[in-house]
Amino acid sequence: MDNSENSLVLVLMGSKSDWETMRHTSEMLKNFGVPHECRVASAHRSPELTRRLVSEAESRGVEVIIAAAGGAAHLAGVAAAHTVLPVLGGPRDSRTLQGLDSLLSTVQMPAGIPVGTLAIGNAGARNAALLSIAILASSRPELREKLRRYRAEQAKTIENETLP
Ligand code: RP5
Repeated sequence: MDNSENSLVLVLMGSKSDWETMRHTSEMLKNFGVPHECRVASAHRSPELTRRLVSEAESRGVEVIIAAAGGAAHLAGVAAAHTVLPVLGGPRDSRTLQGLDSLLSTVQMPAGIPVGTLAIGNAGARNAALLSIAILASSRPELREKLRRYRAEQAKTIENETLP
């Protein structure tokens, strides 16, 4: 679902190489029927594009921004500097330090500019979508109901689990 006209969630990632992780965010948002768009925008390599996408997001109707990056992962922090929309950070599981670098770069924001940081890697990518949905659901009862159903189905799957 990539309709920049109606997007409620803007999903940014620092590199195309992040897509393998961030497609989980997009799939989850799609499953919940949340209009969103995914863009590559780097805090370091394309700072002007990043600033523009984030600065314009609110006036385009975006309500939550997800920003994922790996290594010296400043994307979420830079995004948060340019908007008062909630920004959720997804630390990528980087090749050299397995995401610890990304986690610390994303989570250790100075007081005054918050980033809600999720777990490293795929779990964080899925949860960034779910947390966005929870934020959007505060004014959308139908989304809240979908979240309840998702949790109930998840619980049922665990309860029905069998081991070999
Ligand atoms: C970050 O550097 C990206 O978010 C990516 O996780 C990491 C490596 O990028 P590539 O060298 O694979 O483009 O900016």
